[in-house]
Amino acid sequence: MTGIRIEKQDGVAIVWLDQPGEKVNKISMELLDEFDAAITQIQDDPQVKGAVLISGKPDNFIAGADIDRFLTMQSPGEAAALSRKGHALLNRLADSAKPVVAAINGAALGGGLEVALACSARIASDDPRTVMGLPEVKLGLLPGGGGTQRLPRLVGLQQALGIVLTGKNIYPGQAKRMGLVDHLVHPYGLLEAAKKSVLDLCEKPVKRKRRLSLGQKVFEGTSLTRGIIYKKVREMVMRQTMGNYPAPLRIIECVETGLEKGVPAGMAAEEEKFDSLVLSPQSRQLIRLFFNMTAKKKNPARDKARPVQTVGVLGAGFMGAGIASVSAVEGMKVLLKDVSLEAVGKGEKTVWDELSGKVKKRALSAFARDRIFSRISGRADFRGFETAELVVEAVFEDLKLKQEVLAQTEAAVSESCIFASNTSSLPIREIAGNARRPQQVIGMHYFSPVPRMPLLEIIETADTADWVTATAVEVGIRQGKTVIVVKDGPGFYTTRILAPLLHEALLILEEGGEIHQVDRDMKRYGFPVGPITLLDEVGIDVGAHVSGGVLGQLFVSRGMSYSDTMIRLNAAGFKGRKNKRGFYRYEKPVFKGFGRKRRKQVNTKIYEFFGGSSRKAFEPAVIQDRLALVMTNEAARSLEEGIIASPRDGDLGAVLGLGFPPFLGGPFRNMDSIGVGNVVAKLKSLEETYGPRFAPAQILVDMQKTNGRFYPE
Ligand code: 3H9
Repeated sequence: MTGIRIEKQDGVAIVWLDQPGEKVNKISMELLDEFDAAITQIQDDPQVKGAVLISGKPDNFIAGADIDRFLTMQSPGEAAALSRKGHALLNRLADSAKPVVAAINGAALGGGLEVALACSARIASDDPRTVMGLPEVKLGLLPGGGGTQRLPRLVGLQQALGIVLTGKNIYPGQAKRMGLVDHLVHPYGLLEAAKKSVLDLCEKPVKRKRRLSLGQKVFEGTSLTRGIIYKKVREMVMRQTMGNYPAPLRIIECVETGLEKGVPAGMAAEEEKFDSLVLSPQSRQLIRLFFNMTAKKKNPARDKARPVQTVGVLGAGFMGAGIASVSAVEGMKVLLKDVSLEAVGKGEKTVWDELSGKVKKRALSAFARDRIFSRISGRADFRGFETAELVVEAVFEDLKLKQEVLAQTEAAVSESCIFASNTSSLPIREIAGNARRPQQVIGMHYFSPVPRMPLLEIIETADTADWVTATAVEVGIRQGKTVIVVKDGPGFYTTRILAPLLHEALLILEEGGEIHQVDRDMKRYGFPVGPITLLDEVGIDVGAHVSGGVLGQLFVSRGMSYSDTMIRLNAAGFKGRKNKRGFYRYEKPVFKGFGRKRRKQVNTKIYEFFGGSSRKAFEPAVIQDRLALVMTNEAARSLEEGIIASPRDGDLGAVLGLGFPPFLGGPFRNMDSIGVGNVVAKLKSLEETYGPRFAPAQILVDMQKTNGRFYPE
């Protein structure tokens, strides 16, 4: 395979990167060899003054190292060899006597950005598809091509740590401001601008104004002050990851080694630590998740999907505004309706504020924001809805109300319009109970906040037409969501598996457990927030509604005793954070010291509902096993009953919708790691102690007999 072509223009070598048959350019050992030969050719050609490195792909510079290869690496040394080879090549590039300018259009990620960092200068297009970043940490890895060394030297230590520890995307405006790129140009002018830059560099080397603020200069200027930064950042990482992810700590070590002991030592650290991370179980799970998410970008029934240009959104609350925003961002026209213009105005303001936040961060231009916002038109009636191909309702979670809204919508829209309900637990077939066109009713369960949460759970009933599901999936993918399609049933998939976990947390409180401990232990297990905090955030009233409704009935029908504490709490006026009466206290945050908030205080009054104020400590493993396994077992039942179509959907739903620890890969991947037989044994032992709610799902019992797995490997 040859992915590199060199052409000479005006004394400048244009190095075109374009791997045949691939949607993106990926770094492999073979590409590094080709690249090495290209550098030699440029150095040896007396007619060439310098070079431009540019991609032949329409929307991709380089997507980084070939991630597929990491999963095939089995022994120590393999990944280190790739890193070492990358270092040697990029050092050669950085030391080149002839200037090489990276011309970036599209994604320059991971190893792709590392290549650009080794160039003499970087010019990027201002196209919205141009993004830069070092996302290795999201794959459980670290930048192994010199990124932990060159980035801090270019943009400053704190800025670099912020980029490399989060793996976040950097958009062109941000990149220019922080000095990651030297110039921004329109995509059409990219090549010419890069060529000019090469010729300019032949005359005089690039002069970069250091953009460090006074504070940065003071803090990053000495090894003593940098030592404080490393310490603080390590503490922050430990707080956020609870030590479950080795990559961020290894990244800090590499940055520190490089800045304190010199680049060669830093590169050596990168090679060694990159190698160990590639073989780590956390990275394997995160890479598999990446591939699962990527596969979901394709709609398997795309040919059945009908075009959607106009979306009606009913309800301009936080959810409705979020749905309007993600639709408008992707070019759809949005009719945002609520009962009054005042309510609509609030919804529009939510969208405006969210988009303006991106403008402030330079992730979006003011012009792009205005264009997106102009696609949303608010109203207090159904005017114009006859043009909508899809209407999503996001009104209050009440069956009668949703049925009424459906009836009004059907009267106002065209015959072919789809009605989607954004509900987290109400059965879609009941919402569609009186529908004139039940085949066009579907569930689209978004997660809050919609612009940030990656999952969309689509719920089809036995009546939903194929083209309706296909169209809803297509819209979800366009909105940038990872979409899973599930069958209608109590709580669908995500709410159904979350409910037993929350219920189990409350049972532990009833047995004398302590609120902080339950939250802390589940965070240590790997959830981003503890279950009790989650209940406060979602609302105890919402929890009571769900547990008092179809889901409670489902669990009771299995012969399980189902605690009614949530219902009693709601009746007593405890609604959670929203009315400042929850498991925690929500008075003004009390500051502990400079810039630090005090830990949330438990609302001890609530213990009256859990047997009084005397509390006892539980073994952390007991809490973690009970909560994680009750959820996992429910996930297995959902697969057994065909609610989810595959373990992959089950894993994506749990990780992206509920925060199931990504490094465990999801409940199904995790069962494969532990061994289904071991999961069954644990469930049986919990069943003996705590009762039938832990009885293993039949599918697990059957799989245990054959030593089965959910995934082939
Ligand atoms: C790294 O760089 C380590 C270095 O530091 C070490 C150096 C020594 N590898 O997402 P799409 C495939 S670690 C393999 O649908 P989009 C993808 O699977 C890497 N395959 O397109 C899909 O395949 P298929 C750090 C990759 O336009 C096809 O390309 N880099 C890779 O929506 C199209 O992808 C990252 O983490 C890859 N690196 O989004 C970036 N990238 O068609 C990961 C893509 O068979 N990639 N593919 O299903 C992305 O974030 C997105 O794919 C990207 C394009 C934004 C690039």
